[in-house]
Order: sequence, then structure tokens, then C-alpha cells
Amino acid sequence: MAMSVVALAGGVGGAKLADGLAQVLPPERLTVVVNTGDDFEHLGLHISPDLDTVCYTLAGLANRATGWGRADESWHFMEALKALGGPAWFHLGDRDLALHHERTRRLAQGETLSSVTRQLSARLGVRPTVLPMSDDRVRTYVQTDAGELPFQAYFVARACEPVVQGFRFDGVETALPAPGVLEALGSANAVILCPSNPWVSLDPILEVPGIRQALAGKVVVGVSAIIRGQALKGPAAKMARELGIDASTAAIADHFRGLLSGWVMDTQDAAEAERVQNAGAVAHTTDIVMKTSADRRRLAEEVLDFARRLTG
Ligand code: FO1
Repeated sequence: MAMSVVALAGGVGGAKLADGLAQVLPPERLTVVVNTGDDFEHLGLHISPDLDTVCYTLAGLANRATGWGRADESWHFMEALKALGGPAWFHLGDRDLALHHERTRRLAQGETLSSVTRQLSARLGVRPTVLPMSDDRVRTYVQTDAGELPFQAYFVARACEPVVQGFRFDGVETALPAPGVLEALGSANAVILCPSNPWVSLDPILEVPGIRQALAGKVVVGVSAIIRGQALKGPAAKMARELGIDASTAAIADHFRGLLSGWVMDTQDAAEAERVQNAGAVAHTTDIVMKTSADRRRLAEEVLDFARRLTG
């Protein structure tokens, strides 16, 4: 029988591995729990970038060039907004806008984010279960040399330029895991930490009270988002350096010390396997770059085989 798997994911890298897992697991065996610390209100709309990246990717609708937003997109709204002098720093495509609008409308009627996500992801054609980490409002703030910035102000408006000093997940202490999260973790044979940013994608999920605790005693396999000191995408390596941590796959494994059973890292980092073992995780080296859909599937198969071996 196929394993039951919960994948914890942020944006682009997490969505790619989730897509690989969706290619090899029956949909009822895969739950993807997604970071909502990046969510924000913009132009009167509730934007959930990571949920949307995961759903578009699983639906085969993602923009392959950016990783976020929709394929086959047009930008008439943004162009018109810019011409009017409106805020054009955060790019919302015409088709993508429909999703933000519909989510916002349903939330305003009192629906929860998990219920809206369930319905809209089904409409998009997503088959595995996609859950926000929480229905409650959690917002990531990045503490920098330019002051404390809301996540998208740091990430998009300031292009990750300010020097990072720390993070704050506003609201997380009182947030509850979304309905279904603890149940899925409880019945999972393995939990996969997708190759997402450890500080701003995975930590917010793990900080939701009850989620980290639900991983105790589980087979937890992390997949590195860093190869040879470089992030596959995004600011993880830059953040590590600014936080005074070496930007290595072993340092990221160490960040998750106490949580991991296994760590999947790139063959190019094989020399760090011993440090990973010292951080308490069994190391597995392979090619972790996912350029094609076939790469996603192969890596997912390998991660699941590894998890199965660790299950014993
Ligand atoms: N990222 C950018 O770098 N620039 C953008 O203009 C932008 C727009 C955007 C719109 C919808 C969406 O779902 C995601 C979008 N992202 C954009 C990505 C997003 O800010 C980040 O990928 C995540 O928050 C980090 O995982």
C-alpha cells in the first residue's frame, strides 16, 4: 500500500517537490501544508502567494518562468493601474486576479481560508489535499538593518536587499493549525520538509502551536534548498550569511536538529554528509535540482524510497 505523506511547503521549490509527490502518490495519500506567513492584503485583496504557487503548480497552471503566478497570463490590469499612478510593485496578472478576488469575496462572507482553498483548488483541478497551515492570521515580518518590514515589502518591494537580523511571525502564538492538519500529520507515515526557505517558509509552519509537536516520533525527511552554498531560488543563502550561519546544506540540516530523521542533499555537497549525520539526520545524496517535470517525479520517488527505508 502507498504511504500517507504530509509535505510542508513554501513557494516555488516546495511546490515543485509537491508536484513530484503528486505524480507518484494517490491523491488521497498526499496532503500539502502550506506557509501563509507571506499572505498579505493588497489592493483590497487577500493574497496567499504560497498557497497559490502550490495550487497552480499542482494544477499544471504555473508560470514556468517565474515559478509564481499563472501561465498564459496577461497584464492589462497592471498596465492600466500603473498608468493611473497606482501601486504596481506587486505584479498581479489578469487571470491570477480572479483567484485573489474570489478568495477575498468568500473570506468576507465568513468562509475560512482552508474551506476557500479546498473549493478553489478543486476548481483548478488540484487532486491532493492542500491546506493552509492555519485559518488564523499569521504575518511574517523581516527584521532588517532598514527596520522591521512586512514580508512582501522585504521580498518584492525591496528585492531582499536589506540585511536580515531576524524574523517575527505575528499572530503565530495564538494560531490554530487549520482543520485537517493535525489529523493528516497523525496518520502520516512520513513528513517531507520540501526544499523551501527554512526561515520564512518552513519555520512559520513549524511555529504554529501543535505542528512541531505532531512531528515527534514521525519519520521526517528534509530536502535541501541549498547546493554548494547557493540557494536554488530566493534569498536563503543571503539570509544565512546575514544571520551569521554558513550557507551550507549541513547548516540548514542543523537548523532542523531534533526534527529530522533524514536529509536529502545534492551529490555536489557529499563532503558535508558527516556534518549532517552529526546533526542527527541520515544523509542521502542525489541530484536535487528539479528542472523538468520528470526531475520532480524522480526526486519525489527517491525521497519516498528513502523515507520508507527510514520507516524500517
Ligand atoms: N514575487 C516577486 O518577486 N514579484 C512579484 O511581483 C510577485 C507577484 C506575485 C503575485 C502573486 C503570487 O501568488 C506570487 C507573487 N510573487 C511575486 C511571489 C511571492 O511574493 C513569493 O514567491 C513568495 O511570497 C515567497 O515564497
